[in-house]
Amino acid sequence: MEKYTQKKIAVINDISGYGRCSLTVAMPIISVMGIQCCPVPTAILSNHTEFPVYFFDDYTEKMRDYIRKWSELGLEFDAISSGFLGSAEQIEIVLDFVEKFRGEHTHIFVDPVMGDHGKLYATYTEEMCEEMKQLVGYADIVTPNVTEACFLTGTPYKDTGWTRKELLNMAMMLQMMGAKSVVITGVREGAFYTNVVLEQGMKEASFVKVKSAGNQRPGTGDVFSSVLSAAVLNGKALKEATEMAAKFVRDCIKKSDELNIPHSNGVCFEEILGKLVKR
Ligand code: PXL
Repeated sequence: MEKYTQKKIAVINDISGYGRCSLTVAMPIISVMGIQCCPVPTAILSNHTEFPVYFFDDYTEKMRDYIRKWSELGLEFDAISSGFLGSAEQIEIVLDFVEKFRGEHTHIFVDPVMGDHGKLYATYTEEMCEEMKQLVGYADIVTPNVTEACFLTGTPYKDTGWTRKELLNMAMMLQMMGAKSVVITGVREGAFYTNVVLEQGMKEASFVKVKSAGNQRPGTGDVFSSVLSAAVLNGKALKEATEMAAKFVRDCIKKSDELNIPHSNGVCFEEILGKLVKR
């Protein structure tokens, strides 16, 4: 009989019923890439918070009981990833989860989902920003967008016009906070989006440039981090995983524009999910 080798990732993220972000994106993408996706829900929303109204049910009070059962069962994971968090206390819960479930070879992915376009999300508080800085210190790979990298490092935000040195400095500041490797996503540079990859122990960053196929949409950060984490678990080097994730996001945006998907509906990744199938 073949040895059991399928990998497992615990994904701590919200479930937003409509608008294609967080777990509704992570579960299909990670699964199609051949990895078992085990969700830990942080909140249940009717739809993401970029819509003018939304129902938001914070799951903080239930999370410890939920996680305790996983401890009792002695479950183990090859990776832990965290995404959208609904309260400052939840960040503490994630820290405890990492302490409890981290093994010698567990990859810790932290996507500090805090905001976009220079602004924090509606549910994000100052206290949560401070807690998030602590969580970043536990990451093997942290994947902020430019807005999040700015908030985490106290750098003034700009949409474009970043120099390579400024980007490298920001990535190094994230490493100084304790993150081992850093990927700053979606830096707008003319007709391109650039991703800054600074790996553990490297003095220089790699800049992964992908030609833009349209405007950024909600949920593209979740698509990116899901592809990246599954690709790393499947053995890809961080730069290759970044390239794969950035190109898939680009193709999703292209398809969504072609099909006239409304901006708030995110990306119609389902149309091209087959490109990610692990063969
Ligand atoms: O895609 C990030 C995200 C995740 N979860 C919720 C959100 C957003 C972005 O708006 O509102 C609930």
